Amino acid sequence: MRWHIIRLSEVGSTNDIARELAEAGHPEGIVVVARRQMRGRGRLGRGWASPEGGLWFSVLLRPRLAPADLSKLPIVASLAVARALRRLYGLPAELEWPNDVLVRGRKVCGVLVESAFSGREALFSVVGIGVNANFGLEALPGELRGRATTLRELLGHDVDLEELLNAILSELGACYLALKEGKGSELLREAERLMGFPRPLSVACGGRVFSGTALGLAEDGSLLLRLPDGAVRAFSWAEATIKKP
Ligand code: BT5
Repeated sequence: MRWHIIRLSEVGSTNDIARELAEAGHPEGIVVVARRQMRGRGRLGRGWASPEGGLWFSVLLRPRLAPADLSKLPIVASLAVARALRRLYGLPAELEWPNDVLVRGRKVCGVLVESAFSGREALFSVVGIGVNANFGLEALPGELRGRATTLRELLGHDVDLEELLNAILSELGACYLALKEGKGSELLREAERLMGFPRPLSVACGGRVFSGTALGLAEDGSLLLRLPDGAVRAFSWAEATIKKP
């Protein structure tokens, strides 16, 4: 995969810029990196704090994938980040369904995939990745500090953001290729191992909370939860979120 990197200083959201480039017809492989985001986004209308020192970027893909493989993209992108953090820094990076990368239970990275469709076919996907890197917890809003971490906090020093970007892009490229070659199930099994299943979990979906045992991932990346009555229910990442105790 050849990447074309565009560097910006301050933006609203790198996902918006990548989307504009996609709509203007640019090819896949464009990567928009910003030093700061003023309106960084998470899923389901949530915000993403993006102070200077973090690695905030969005990758434009034009995936020709079956729907079940396309819906694996958020998990595959967070898997790419976990691999890079393990390889570069030896950190015990884990995944939390659907799109978080955690170290020792604290969120160090979030992934937001936004796609545009024509019928069931994706015209493009924007894979937005935010890694809390070279700043301390004090740079984050107070209510996030208990659940978040940064590479500076974890390693005790700053990291080379270029090296980190290159490592994530290289893992993402390898994962994307594997998806296109029909090896999506292998990626899901690797992601499952980093999610620590089976384990007790609560999921918020459609205004209700479902508690049970998370068993693993369905082929489209949905979370499989065994409910107290024994039924197994699949939750799609588009509508569900893990509920913290
Ligand atoms: C995410 O959403 O985790 C996706 C975050 C994606 C950010 C990247 S940065 C580049 C690109 N451009 C964008 O505008 N976005 C992408 P979600 O799972 O919905 O988690 C959001 C929640 O995480 C918030 O409601 C907060 O509780 C928490 N949060 C916000 N900022 C955080 C941070 N910097 N570190 C850890 N947790 C944070």
